Amino acid sequence: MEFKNLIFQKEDGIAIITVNRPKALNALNSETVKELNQLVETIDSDPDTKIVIITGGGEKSFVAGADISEMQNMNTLEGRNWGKFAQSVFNKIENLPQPVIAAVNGYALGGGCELAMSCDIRIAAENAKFGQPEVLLGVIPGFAGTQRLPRLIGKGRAKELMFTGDQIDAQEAYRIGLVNKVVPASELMDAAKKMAEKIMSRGPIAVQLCKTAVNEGMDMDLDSGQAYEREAFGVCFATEDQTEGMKAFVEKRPAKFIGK
Ligand code: DAK
Repeated sequence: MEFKNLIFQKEDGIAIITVNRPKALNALNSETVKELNQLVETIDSDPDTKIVIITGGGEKSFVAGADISEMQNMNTLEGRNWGKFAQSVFNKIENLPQPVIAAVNGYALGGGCELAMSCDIRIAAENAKFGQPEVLLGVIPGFAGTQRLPRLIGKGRAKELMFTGDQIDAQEAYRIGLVNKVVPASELMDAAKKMAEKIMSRGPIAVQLCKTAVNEGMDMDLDSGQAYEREAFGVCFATEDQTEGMKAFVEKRPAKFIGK
């Protein structure tokens, strides 16, 4: 598939999406978010894509936010529609059946931090910078940052980042639980692919059910979340992968999962 602002590659079951507007530090204009929407919908129903990595083009930036020059003259209705559309695309990313890893190679500000947060796992290069600087522009995070950030790092820290608009470096993002891992910039894509390969070697249906149980359960009370988990756990026992996984353990050999 060809895009103006995205690069799409597929390597051995791994789909790599690169947001590629390096001259604007990969800022998300509406055209880019529309392309992302189209690509994510395709990936959602592609059985050959086992895992997704999202990164930014160039050396400096993952995504430096929504495109400020495009947003500056929006009226109330346009602003609301823009937020609604981008939120829906980020929700699609969050709810893809495949695990999604953000390989954060520089600035992840505003909409960029929100895009990273819609991914399941974040690996940051040492030069990555995170922040929600919207208040410096007189607006609030509009792509679910006010919702996902406190869920990830807690209300107090999320409010501090949003109220001050401060940027934090990769180590601080790691310390507060915003990212899973920090690696040298030169090793970022290898680290993301290595994690992708490890996840792909596990039972794919089980991984997918873990993802949906966490995503669904986060918005439920504990009892309802546990009820959901029990059902998902039961479903595992209808799969050939469960038979193979447990048989392989007993026979002291690596399991060969087939995703059925
Ligand atoms: N939008 C548009 N262009 C951007 C950009 C952005 N977010 N970030 C950078 N650029 C462009 C710069 O304008 C510059 O373009 P030229 O002047 O060369 O044409 C080029 O990228 C390089 O940037 P700099 O020259 O500024 O590079 P520096 O290394 O000096 O600085 C920086 C890097 C990342 C610190 C700086 O560029 C910066 O502060 N960028 C803005 C970061 C930011 O504020 N991001 C958050 C944007 S707001 C909504 C509500 C809110 C939102 C959306 C919806 N609804 C309720 C609907 C807000 C979302 C946001 O993400």
